Amino acid sequence: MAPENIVLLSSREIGKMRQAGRLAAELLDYLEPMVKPGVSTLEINDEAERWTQEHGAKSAPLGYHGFPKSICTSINEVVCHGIPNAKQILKDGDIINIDVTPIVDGYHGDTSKTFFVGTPSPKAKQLVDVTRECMMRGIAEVKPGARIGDIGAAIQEYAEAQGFSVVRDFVGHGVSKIFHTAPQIPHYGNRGRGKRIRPGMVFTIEPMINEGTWEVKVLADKWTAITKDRKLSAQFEHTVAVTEDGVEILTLREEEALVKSA
Ligand code: EYF
Ligand code: CO
Repeated sequence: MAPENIVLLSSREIGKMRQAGRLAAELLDYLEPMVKPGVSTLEINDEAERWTQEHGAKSAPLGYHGFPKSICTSINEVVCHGIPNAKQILKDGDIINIDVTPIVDGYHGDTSKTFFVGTPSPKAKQLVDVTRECMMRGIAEVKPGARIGDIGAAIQEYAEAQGFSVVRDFVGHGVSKIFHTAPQIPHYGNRGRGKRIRPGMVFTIEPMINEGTWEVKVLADKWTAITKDRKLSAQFEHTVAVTEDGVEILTLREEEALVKSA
């Protein structure tokens, strides 16, 4: 496939992405109280769809390449693209990534967070904390003049130093009016490699970090990716815009903004 050109967004378009990103962040905040033992992933999906419509937006995943639901719900060994299901009931000790992408006025806000269901095991807690830190270290690399490879290098260095591995098969992506576009953002790699980062670029950073092997396999449903060794996987995702002097996180939630300014 020929490499696509990276489109730089105008400040008007970044304003639209800011609106979409804010709604995506609010949707995750809205869903958080539902993440409790006994709740099905379909109930979370249906509430996400209802809330999204109520806010005048559309769910990008629904029907995307034929995907059957409005959000992805990925539990424990599921790496990404888990399909919400009435028979899949959350239980104490699970970890679940909820990945949402509302479309607002044509623009996509793509974000995800891994939640604890009840009380996590020490290993699950460590994996989730390290994965969040991986995402933040990747974001910290984003500034004009840096290279896309710097992002993955920072993520891989930290994940592997903590004894975890980085998924290779799924990457971050450019996002705007199009859900997935150039550039691809690998969460592993080498500093100084890849295209130069420029103001106006908008993309996701969404590392999937595994307890064991980085290898994944896709289930017979053709969507759900799981770890090959069935050990735990966690993921966090933000949509970011490159500014003249650094980076703006478009999908920052209130809890994160509070930590940042504390
Ligand atoms: C073509 C899908 C397509 N793909 C990506 C479609 O970027 C995402 N989350 O951050 C993302 C979300 C979804 C998604 C939801 C549905 N799809 C899934 C799996 C394979 C595939 O192949
Ligand atoms: Co994404």
